[in-house]
Amino acid sequence: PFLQNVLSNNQFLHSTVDTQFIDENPELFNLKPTQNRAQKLLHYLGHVMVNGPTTPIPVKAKPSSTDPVVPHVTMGDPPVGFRDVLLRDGPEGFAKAVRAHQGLLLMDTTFRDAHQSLLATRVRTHDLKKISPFVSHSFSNLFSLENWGGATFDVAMRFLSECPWKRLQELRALIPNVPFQMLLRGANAVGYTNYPDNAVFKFCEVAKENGMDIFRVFDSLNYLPNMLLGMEAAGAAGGVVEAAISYTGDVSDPMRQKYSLDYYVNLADELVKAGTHILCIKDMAGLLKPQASQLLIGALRDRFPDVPIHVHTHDTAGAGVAAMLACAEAGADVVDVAVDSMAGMTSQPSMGAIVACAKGTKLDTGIALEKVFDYSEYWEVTRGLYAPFDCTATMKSGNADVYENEIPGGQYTNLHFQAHSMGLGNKFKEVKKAYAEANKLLGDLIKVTPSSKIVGDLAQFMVQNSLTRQEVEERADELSFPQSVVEFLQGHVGIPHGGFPEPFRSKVLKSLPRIEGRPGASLPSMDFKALEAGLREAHGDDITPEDVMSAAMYPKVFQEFKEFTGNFGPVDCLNTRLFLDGPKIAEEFEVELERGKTLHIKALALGDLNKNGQREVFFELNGQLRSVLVKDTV
Ligand code: 3PY
Ligand code: ZN
Repeated sequence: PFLQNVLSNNQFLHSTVDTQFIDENPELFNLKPTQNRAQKLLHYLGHVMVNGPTTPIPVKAKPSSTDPVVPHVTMGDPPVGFRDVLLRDGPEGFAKAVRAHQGLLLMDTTFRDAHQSLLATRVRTHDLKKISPFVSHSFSNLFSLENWGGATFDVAMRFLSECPWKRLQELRALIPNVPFQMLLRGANAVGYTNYPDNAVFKFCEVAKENGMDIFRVFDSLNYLPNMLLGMEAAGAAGGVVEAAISYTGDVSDPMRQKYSLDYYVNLADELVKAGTHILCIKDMAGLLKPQASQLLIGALRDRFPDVPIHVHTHDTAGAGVAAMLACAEAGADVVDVAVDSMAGMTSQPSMGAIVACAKGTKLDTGIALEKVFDYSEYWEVTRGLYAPFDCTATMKSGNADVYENEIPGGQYTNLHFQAHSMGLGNKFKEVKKAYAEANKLLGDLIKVTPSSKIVGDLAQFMVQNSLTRQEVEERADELSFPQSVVEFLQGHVGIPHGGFPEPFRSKVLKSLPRIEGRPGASLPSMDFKALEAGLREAHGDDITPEDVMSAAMYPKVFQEFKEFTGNFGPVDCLNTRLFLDGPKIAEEFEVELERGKTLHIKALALGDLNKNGQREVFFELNGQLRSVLVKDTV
C-alpha cells in the first residue's frame, strides 16, 4: 500500500484525527525519501520563524531590511583578463606577463579575506554570485580575485550550510576572465592540522579542476618543508604557485633581529629555487610599515628581478594604504585590497584609496574609480545583511597596538568579539598583552593560522589563571597547558625558526613523544576509495569527488552539513535575510532552486503551541496551501 506521510495524508491534513492516529501510523513521519526540496525549504523557513536562525549569531543586530541593488552590467562577453593569459600561456607565461605589466596590479580580497576579517567569514554564495557579472565586466584587469580557501571552506559547510565547491563552480561560470586565487595553508590545506600528503595533493587537484587558478601557499611557522609540500601539490595540479612568506617583526627596527631582512631574503631564495611562479609577502597582521616595505620589497626586487612580487597586508593600524604604496614604489607587482566598504580596520586597505592615489602616476592601476564606487555601494548595502556578524557592532576603529601584539587581522577581530561578548570588553587590552607575552614564551613565533591560535590559547590560559610570563616559565612542569600548546611543542605543526624554546619545551613535555621533521611525512596516506564508499553508504549515491574532499578535510562538519541539507534542503538558494531571519507573516518571495525552477512562497501564519511542543507554520507554495510542524525549542 502507498504509505502516506504527514504531507500527503488527507485525514491528517484535514485534522480529522487525534494523536492516537499519529501513534498508530508511524509512516506519517516517514519524511526523508518523499520530501522534496520545496517542502524541505518550507521546513527550514518554518524552523527559523519558530526558533530563530540555525547558525550561531554573535551579535543582537538584525539583518538590514534594505536590499542591495546590483549595478548595471553591459550585455555580452566580459573583456579579456589575466585568466585568458593564464589559459593561453600557462603559469610561467602568466608570471612573465604580470612582471612585464606596466602599472600596479591589484588582487581583490572582498570575496574572502575581507569578510573573513570583518564579518566572521559569513558572506554567502548567494551575495557573491549577484555581483560576480559586474566584477567580471568592470574589473577585468585585476591580477586576481581571492574568493576561496582560508576559513571559507570550513565556514561554508559549518555555518552557512552550503557546499564550498559549488561556490567555486558557480563563481567560475560567472567570472571566466579574472584569475581566481585561494589561500592554502600549506600542509594544513584548508584545515587547522596537518593532513597526509596525498590529501593535500588531491585537494589541489580537485580545486584546480573546479576552476581555481592561483594557490597562495603559506605555512604558519614559515617551515620550509611544509611550504614545499603545499607548493608541490599546487604545482602538480597545474596551478599557479604563489609561495607566501608570512611576515612578522619589523625589518626596519635594528633591535628586532630574529626576523631580519636576511631571514626573509634567505627564505625567498629557497622558494624561488623551488620554482615558485610568484613570491608573496603575507603580512597577516599588518605590521609592514612603509619604511620596512621599502627595505624588504626593495631587497627582494633587486635579488629576483624576474619574479613577480605580491604583497598582502591588513589595515589594523591604519597604515595599509601607505604601506602598499611604498611596496609598489619599491617594486611590488601586485598588492591586495578590498573594496572600500569592506576595507579598513582588520581587513585589507581600501581599493578606492589605492586606485585614486596611483591614478596618473607610473603605478596607475587602470581601474575606473566610478566602478569602484558602484562596487562599494553594493557591498555597503550587502554588508548590512550581515549585521549579526559585523565586527563594527563592538569594534569602532583599528588600533596601532597591533605593532606590539602582532595579532593577525582575523584573529584580532575574533578575540575582540570574544572579549566583548563575554562582557569583558575592558579586558581586551589585557588579552592583547597576554598574547604578546605568550608569543615570547613560545620563542617569538610567526603567528598565523594555526600557530596564531596556539599563541591565543596560551594567552587565554594565562588570563584565566592570572599567570605572568615568569610564573608560566617557572611552573611549566606542573601546569596543565592547553592541548594545542602541548602539541605544538611536540612538533605537530612543524619546527619554528630558531627552534623550540628551551627549557620551556622540555619542562612541558617531560617524556611525551616528539615528532622529528615534517609532521605530515609520518602520517599514513588517506584511502579515498574507502572514504568514498563510507560516504555512499551514509548519504546515498550522489557523492561527488568534491564531497570526498570535503569529508577528507572536515569529516564531522561534512556529515552534519549533509544531514542538515537532507532535512532542510538547498538553503543556499534563499536570500540572506530569509536564511538568517526567515520571512515575516504575509511576506511573499521567490526562491530560485535552479535556472527555470522558481518557487513562489508566501508565509501565512504561525500556529499556537500544541501539546507536543510544536507549532504548525502555514505557507502558500506556488498557490497551494502547505504547512509544516516545527518543534518550538525557544
Ligand atoms: C587563514 O589562514 O585563513 C588566513 O587568513 C591566514 O592569514
Ligand atoms: Zn590576510
